[in-house]
Amino acid sequence: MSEARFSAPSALVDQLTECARTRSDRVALIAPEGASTYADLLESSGRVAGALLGGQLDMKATRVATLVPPGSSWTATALGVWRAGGVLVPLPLTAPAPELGQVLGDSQPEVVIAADELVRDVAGPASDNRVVVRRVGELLATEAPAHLPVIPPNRDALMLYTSGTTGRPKGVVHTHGGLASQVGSLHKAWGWRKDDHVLLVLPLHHVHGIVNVLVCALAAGARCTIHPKFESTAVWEALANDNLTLFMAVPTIYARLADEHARADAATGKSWAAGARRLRLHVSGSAALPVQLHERWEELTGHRLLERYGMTEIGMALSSLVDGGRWPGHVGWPLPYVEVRVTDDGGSVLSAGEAGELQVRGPLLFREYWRRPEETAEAFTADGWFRTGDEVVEMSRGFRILGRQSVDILKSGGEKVSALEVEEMLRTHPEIAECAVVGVPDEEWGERICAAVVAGPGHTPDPTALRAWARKQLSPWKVPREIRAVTELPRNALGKVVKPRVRGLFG
Ligand code: MCA
Ligand code: AMP
Repeated sequence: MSEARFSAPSALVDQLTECARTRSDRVALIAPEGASTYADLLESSGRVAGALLGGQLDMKATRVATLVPPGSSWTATALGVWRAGGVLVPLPLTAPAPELGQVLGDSQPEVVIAADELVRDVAGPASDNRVVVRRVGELLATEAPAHLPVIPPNRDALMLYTSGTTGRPKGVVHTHGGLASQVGSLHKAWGWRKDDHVLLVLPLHHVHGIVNVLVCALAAGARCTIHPKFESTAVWEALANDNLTLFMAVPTIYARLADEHARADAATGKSWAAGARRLRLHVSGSAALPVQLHERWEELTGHRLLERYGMTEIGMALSSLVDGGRWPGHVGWPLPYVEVRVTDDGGSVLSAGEAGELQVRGPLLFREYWRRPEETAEAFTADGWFRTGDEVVEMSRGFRILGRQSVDILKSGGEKVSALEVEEMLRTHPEIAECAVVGVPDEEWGERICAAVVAGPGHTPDPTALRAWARKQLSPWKVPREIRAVTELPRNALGKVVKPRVRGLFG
């Protein structure tokens, strides 16, 4: 299946700055720091760019890591990095020091920009990796330079870390042209317009929050209200009172909202649902949306959720339609500028109705896994298709996502987790001899991360203490929610751990 090829005419940063200039006195952001217009954003991002350049003409794709909560400072920082010619590496806010250190060590940024209250969190990992820490407030107080560099579309813009089946998380590098294509595709498919008003409640270390919500809004000249952390009552109040037109979230958030609504008194529930009904579109993605939840949301708000499928490496690939087909259990059809095909294990292209791996091609794709040429090459077929590793089938009502081909890639609350990475870390604990990590189906999280551990001789590890220890090593979503001690792991005749049987150990 194909759609006309497309080449982004410009760099993302040009799209954003040109749009901001034409919308200058209009409100762009409503954030904890207050409301800011597009002119404010141009001014503040210019200051950040000036501070980063420090007299140089162009950062020439130097990496700049950030540890800044979602808000207007985050946005000024991102746009400032791009306007200075740098590459943005947004760090997850809740990652513990060892993970921050790994990302800084791998991405080798020149500087990490931190919010005042987060400087302490990143100071150790930054000094271990000889990275300078600068406070965002200091950058925002600098003079903006008279001239900023011209950024070519093939310049790297964004690096996001993602877990895979091998090794440590990899840096996924997107260019300005690739991101402009992602934005162009979603603008066209979802009919983004300047009178849109979207609510951002997602973290800003993923494509979902950064591109689909914030950058799409800013490149459309629309408005974005930012809640730095998801909180279900606050979201319902915003849906009821803030004149929003769009809402985008992961299934776990829709499940939590539905539960919150069930707890509310009748009058409050009625006003929340009426507010949600007034939006023009509610979008779900990043993980499988259970059919029951799709139906529950429709009952509650009158909206059929628009489901779409994407991946850190490719942006969005499949989407149900704004005007037309939206079927529970289906994620729609290829988005503009995206080509897809389904292949069997031998690489032969399959027809509609046949299940196989989804492969994707188009100008939206990432450029490389940062400094990992072999893994980058392996991720593509010889003729340039990206292998998603997702099993899909095309049906008359659109594509269905059947699951990951690897049992070791898990999704919890929209966050991707590598079972192998968690196992590797657990094995470093002195009381653990062996372990196996699995994803167990869960109504709230999609998959719940669970670990079966075999104690080393003479040890009786305490699951609560193990979790507390794991929290210091791993991001919160990677920490097994349940840890069970077993005498041995289920293995097949070849001695390989049988993951479905491990899953059976957890109710
Ligand atoms: C937090 N916790 C989690 C998760 N998040 N546990 C498992 N999975 C998670 N995802 C832990 C906390 O550390 C805490 O642990 C407990 O759960 C409850 O914390 P709480 O404050 O209630 O959680 P939260 O902070 O409200 O987070 C839940 C969340 C969040 C809002 C669903 O995880 C989230 O924003 N997820 C979206 C991530 C996302 O944007 N993914 C897109 C990537 P304890 O109880 O032990 O203290 S995919 C992508 O970008 C592609 C391109 C695509 O297709 O979109
Ligand atoms: P990430 O690399 O974190 O961006 O996660 C991408 C993965 O999330 C995909 O490869 C899919 O396995 C999964 N995913 C994304 N959107 C959907 C969806 N709508 N339905 C089911 N799975 C999805």
